[in-house]
Parts: sequence; C-alpha cells; structure tokens
Amino acid sequence: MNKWIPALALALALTACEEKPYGALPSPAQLAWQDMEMNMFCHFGPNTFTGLEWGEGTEAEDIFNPTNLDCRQWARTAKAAGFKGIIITAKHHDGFCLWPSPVSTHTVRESAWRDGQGDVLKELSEACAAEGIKFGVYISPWDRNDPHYGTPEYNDVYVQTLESVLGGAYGPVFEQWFDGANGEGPNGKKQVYDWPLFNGTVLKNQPQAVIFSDVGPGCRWVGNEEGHAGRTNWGTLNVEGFTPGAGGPSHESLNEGDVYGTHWVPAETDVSIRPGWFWRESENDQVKSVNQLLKIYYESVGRNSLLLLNVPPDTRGHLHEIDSTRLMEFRSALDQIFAENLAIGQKRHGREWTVKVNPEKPFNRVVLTEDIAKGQRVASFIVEARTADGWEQLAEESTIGHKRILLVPETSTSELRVTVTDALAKPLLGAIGLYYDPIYTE
Ligand code: FUL
Repeated sequence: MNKWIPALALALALTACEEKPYGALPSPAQLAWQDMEMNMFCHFGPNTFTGLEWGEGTEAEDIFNPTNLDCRQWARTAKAAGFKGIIITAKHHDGFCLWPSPVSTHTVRESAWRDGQGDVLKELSEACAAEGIKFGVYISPWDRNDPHYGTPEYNDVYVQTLESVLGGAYGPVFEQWFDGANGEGPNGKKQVYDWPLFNGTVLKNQPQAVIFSDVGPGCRWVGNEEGHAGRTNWGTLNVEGFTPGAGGPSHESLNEGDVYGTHWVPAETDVSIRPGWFWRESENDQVKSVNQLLKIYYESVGRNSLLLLNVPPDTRGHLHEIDSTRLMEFRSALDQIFAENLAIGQKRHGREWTVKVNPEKPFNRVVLTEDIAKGQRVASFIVEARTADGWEQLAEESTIGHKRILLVPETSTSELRVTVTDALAKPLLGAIGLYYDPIYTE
C-alpha cells in the first residue's frame, strides 16, 4: 500500500478541523494592539502653561517651559499602572512641535526650554524603551500656526512633519493618532487633507503602526469622550466613501461598529482622567475616582475596546501626584478584582459552554473572549446559573469580541452556562473567567 495515503488523509482531516477565518479580519499589528488593552494618553504642550484646550497658534514659544521634565516618571507610572504604551501630543492644533521639526519655526528649538536644545519625543521614546512599553504619537493635521495651512503646500509640509517623527529618529511607533478636528488656519482657510498620502506616509515609515481616526484604517474613534463603547461592539466597520473628520460613519456605527462591516477597524475609547485634556491646577480636585475609572474600564476594555486614558503632565513635566496615586489605586483595584478566577473547569457541547463553580464562592463578573484572529462571530448569547429549580438567566447580551466583561448580580451556583444564540459563523470562545468584584458600585 502506498504509505503516503494515510499521511495525506490525516493532513486533509486536520485541515478540515481547523476553523476557517470569517469576514473582515485583524492584521497581526491590530491583534497585538488589541491585546495591549490599556494605553496612556499624554496631552502636553503650550496649553499646559496657558490653560487653554485649543491653543491659538500665536503663543510665544517661551511659554513652553517645563521646570523639571521627567519622562521616565511618566513611563514608570504608566507601566506600574498596567498601560502597555504611551501616546503623546507631539503636535496639537496650535502647531507647536515637541521636537525640533525641520519644517516648523514653532517648536521646542525656538523656546527657552533647555536653551532650545530639548526634545520631548527623544526623552519620552527613550523612557518608554527603557521601561519596556510602546511609544505612539498624536500629530494633529489641523495646524493654527503653519502659514501654509489652507493651501495645497500644507499637505507636503505635513508629510515632512510626519516623516521627521516616524522616519526612525524615535524608534518604532506603535500608533499614529489623527484627530478629526479640522478648523481654520492662520489665514482663515480650511485645509483639504490628502488622507491617502498621509496614511501612506505613516505606513511607509512605520509599517506596523496602527492608524487611529474616525475611520481607521487601524482603529476607530468610539464616538464619545466619556469613556464608553457600545454594549454591542463589532470590531468591523463599513468605511467605503468616508474620510476622517468629514461625513464619517454615524455615531452609532462608531460606538457599536457594523455587523458584517467591510473592514476590521476596532474601537479605541479615549477619555481623560481630568475634565480637560490638558493639565491645569484648578482641576487637581477633579481627578476621576477609582469607581469612575472602573466604570470606564468595564465599558471599554470590557466591551471589546482598547482604553486610551489621558493623564496629562503638569507644568513641571511630571504626572501630578494626585493622578499617579489614583492610577496606583486603580491598578490595585483591578488586581484585587481579577486575582482569582472562580471557574473550576469547563466543557463545550455545540454552542453551549458549561463552567463548574464552587457554590461557596460567589462571583459577580463573567469574562468572555473570542478568538478574533479568525473574525468576530458571536451576535447574541445568554448566561445562566444552575439553581435548585433549573437554569436562571443572569444576562442576555450581543457581542463578545476580544474581551467582554459582564456585570452580573452576585451569584452562588455549582454551574454556569453560556449559550451562543446567534453567530455569523461557528463561535470560537476562549476560556471563561468568573470573578468577584467587592469594590465597584454602580
Ligand atoms: C480632539 C481634540 O480637538 C482635543 O483637543 C483632544 O486632543 C482630543 C483627544 O481630540 O480631536
């Protein structure tokens, strides 16, 4: 007998068992990005010193003068809090560049800070590398300082701006943040942006970078700045015909994604730990509480979104002690809540997963995951607990995605059951987690 036939049959059988991908899929860079779960946003620049949210672009460069810049403190704090990367406003709408951009005269080089020799991007990228976290940049296309703004030349200036940051001087950049604001420049004109050129420039210089905008291509705005993704939240989105900041997807699509969406463009939830995006002394007593941060965590990371939490450095160039202390309290709350998985063992029968539980150990959080590398599939599911009178429903929800955390009533049971009631293709769930949260109050 030909000895190759059994080997071939085995190979064919294995291929048949392996689940095929379904629908729009994440790239390896998008998968790695989603696994980061929490990143820190740092709004820093002239506004830190003037108290404005949107600088005019006419501020004197000397206004930017941190008294004791310590990017290592930002990176150390971010890492200790569990953030996997930092994104900095390299250039906000006022046009001021935190690095000596060769195509601007409104930069750290023109300021008195460190006699014009300073470079915040250099210090932060080195600090991130030293702490083992990733470095990302927000480079606002809207520029209230550049004299070319509102003319076709600006697009070339902007490309050179991007290249001076992304070209390698600061190492790998994991995310490029393009915000959607498109106001008037110094001459009262609005810019017609060349998005294909901008995106192409980013990817030519940093092929692994995830590009944020209203429509991706890497990830999308979640549609609000309050810190919540939709309870239904698809990683997929219909993007045909849309450009960032202009007539993009509906608010609902940004918040919930689009079932059967043509592209993989997962949601990123950006929200500030303070009322404003930039630091100001008067808001030191309005830093969000641990309870507010837990709510944001559950409604972003727990709803298939990445959380980008803004913690703005102060005029010294430090994360303020009120903010950094709050971050450590938030971290220890998360560590306490997710310390012990109370699921003992689990089995799957078709579209039903059952989990054994010790009835003496109550839980109030159910953590579900899907193997999104093969596409997001689950469209509805129910969660039930076994009681003396049969199964009692704890939750009925729609999507799962990368991670779904359900807040269920405190439950003591010997068995939990998750049933997928609707899916676009065969559901591929990961191990189910059960936890007890004694801290968060709704
Ligand atoms: C928006 C900006 O206009 C705000 O100033 C802030 O930077 C926010 C994160 O993005 O588009």
